[in-house]
Amino acid sequence: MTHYKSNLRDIEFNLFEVFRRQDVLGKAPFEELDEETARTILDEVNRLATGVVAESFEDADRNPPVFDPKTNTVAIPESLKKSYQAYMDAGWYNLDLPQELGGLGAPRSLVWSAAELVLGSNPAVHMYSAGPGFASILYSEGNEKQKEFAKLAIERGWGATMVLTEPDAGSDVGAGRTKAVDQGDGTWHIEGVKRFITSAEHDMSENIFHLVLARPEGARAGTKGLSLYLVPKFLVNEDGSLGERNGAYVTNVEHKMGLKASTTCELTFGDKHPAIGYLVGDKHDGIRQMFLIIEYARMMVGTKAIATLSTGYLNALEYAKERVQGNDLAGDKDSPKVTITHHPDVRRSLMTQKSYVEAMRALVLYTATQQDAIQIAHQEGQDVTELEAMNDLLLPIVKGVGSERSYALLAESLQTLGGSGFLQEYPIEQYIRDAKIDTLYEGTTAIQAQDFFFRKIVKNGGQAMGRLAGEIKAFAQSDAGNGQLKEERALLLEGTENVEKMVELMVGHAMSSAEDKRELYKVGLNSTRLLMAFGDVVLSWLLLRQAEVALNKIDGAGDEDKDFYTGKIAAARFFTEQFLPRIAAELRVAEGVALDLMDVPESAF
Ligand code: ST9
Ligand code: FAD
Repeated sequence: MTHYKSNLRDIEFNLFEVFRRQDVLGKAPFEELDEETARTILDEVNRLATGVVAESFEDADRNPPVFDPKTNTVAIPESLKKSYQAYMDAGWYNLDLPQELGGLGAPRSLVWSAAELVLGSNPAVHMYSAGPGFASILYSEGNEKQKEFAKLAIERGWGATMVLTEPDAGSDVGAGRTKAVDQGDGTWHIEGVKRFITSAEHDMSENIFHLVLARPEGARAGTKGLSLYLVPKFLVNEDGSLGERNGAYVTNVEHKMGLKASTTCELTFGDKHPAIGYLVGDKHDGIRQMFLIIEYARMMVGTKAIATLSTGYLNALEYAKERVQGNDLAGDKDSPKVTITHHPDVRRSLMTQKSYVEAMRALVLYTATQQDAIQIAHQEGQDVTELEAMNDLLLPIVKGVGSERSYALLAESLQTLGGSGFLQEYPIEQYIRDAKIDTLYEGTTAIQAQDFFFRKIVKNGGQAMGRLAGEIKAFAQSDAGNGQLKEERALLLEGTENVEKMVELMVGHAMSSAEDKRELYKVGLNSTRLLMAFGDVVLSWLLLRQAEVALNKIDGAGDEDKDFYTGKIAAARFFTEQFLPRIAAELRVAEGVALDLMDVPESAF
């Protein structure tokens, strides 16, 4: 038995009972996959994820990859190699790839369902196996030669990286100094040092290709002056064989708090000999191109966090059902000792974990259904503007809310085990260490919150937000739940109106900044608050939608399903009653935000 406890029942509940993916499966562009095939794929990925993929999770944490500075190489522990190889051999990385690249072109809802299983089991395996995905983006953005390179990369299982960060350019990617010098023959020389690059060196594939943001000499400052270059570790000959070692070397591998199995590398270009790069798609459009990868990676990070909380909760639940400690609070001193699930505070904690994680899984899969709709609209030649705006709006919620809530609630999972949770005998301490990174990379939470407000709400003219809030309010005002969810729907309506007021308040501050620039500080002081509050409203809506389905199905359900649906209804009620009323307090705090904090001198902190 491995550490990983998956929740396939809940994934399939979302896919087939709530979001009715059987209605899109079996039809273009997903004609190759029907519901039964999708379920079989999930069973198979689940078998791998709970088995061989999870087997190295602990060992690779205790015996992480070893860097040799003399040869600039990294040795991956044998246990992790076995997990990685088993996953690559099974070929499920091809779910996502377009059919022209030998993939299954599956709907994103199925792709992210499968991804959750691998990310919860062993996230480093998922990251090392991202090469084919990176190649498909190179294929869509690249010139003819680069398309051929991409096909070869998939065929030969090459690894890949996304290379943005530098010592002085983290959140502020536009401060990057790595430069690109045109050689006049279709090649460029890349010079500089990048930092914190995931999977930039390992010994699990014959080649690794880096997608690097660098500034061509003379290009403008900021993100808009950056271009995207393909920089392979080994150059590739015309016949597809590997050529010379290119001048991009890993010069350090970081020692980290968690996610130790994944290499985090300093990558130096052009120090020993030239690092040859090729301009992707022969055009200077780097930041837009890189964001195609970033959007995917932000979804991946949110899903990773949520997957980790899910297994954390299920490990905690298993322990709680067995651990006998103390008397029932309402019983006598000499009454039989009870399992800790009988204690109200443990129940509060378990239901907090359950309701958040199931709501956030629904959020990932709801977002993925928007991506399905984009795939379908593309196929039918329809306009995707509105669908893309909705997906864009949801992404910072998946990433920002998903990572923050998961990290915080993993502490509740650990707490459920008492002192035992602190031991390495149980996986939760590693979950906490491994999940902290999710609030940091791919844009910290502060960056997600600003992206959510400035780009996804203001720049979009509030259109996607208006559509989402409208849909939530329509549900709140409907008779969903056969009259049984009346109070919960009233709380949802109130919560939605409160976040709308928070948005109005912040838009007001943003507009006042035309007269007084400092008003923008108020937006900055409230942006994370808005993201988290908005997240709670969306999460509550999704839980209530699940409860509606459960209420319709519970009568006549078998014992196991009855328990499942009872849990769904309880989670929706608990979440709505416990967390939505807090939004009114958040609104009050937001309204009271003033500039005095910005006037406190730095020396007074
Ligand atoms: C990292 C990696 O942390 C961690 C894990 C790696 C794991 C690897 C495995 C992942 C798998 C991925 C595989 C892919 C496979 C795919 C398969 C598919 C089949 N949305 O606001 P402006 C663009 S990596 C879209 O003025 P500033 C846009 O072009 C490091 N685009 O920004 C825009 O122009 P316009 C991660 C966006 O003030 C332009 O940027 N690092 C978005 O110049 C300028 O926008 C970070 O994430 C968006 N949301 O710069 C950095 N936003 O407006 C975080 C911007 O004309 N920092 N663009 O459209 C930020 O995000 C900053 O806000 C900033 C600010 C850099 C954008
Ligand atoms: P900083 O940007 O210095 O931020 C420090 C603090 O200030 C944060 O709390 C941040 O929220 C806050 N802050 C900064 N600017 C603002 C602002 N404008 N408004 C409000 N608050 C702000 N990068 C890659 O390119 N490729 C990778 O594969 C990759 N993998 C990584 C793997 C790991 C394990 C780690 C640790 C990092 C990885 N990164 C990668 C880098 C990662 O994306 C950055 O660490 C992240 O974007 C934050 O940048 P920073 O660390 O420089 O922090």
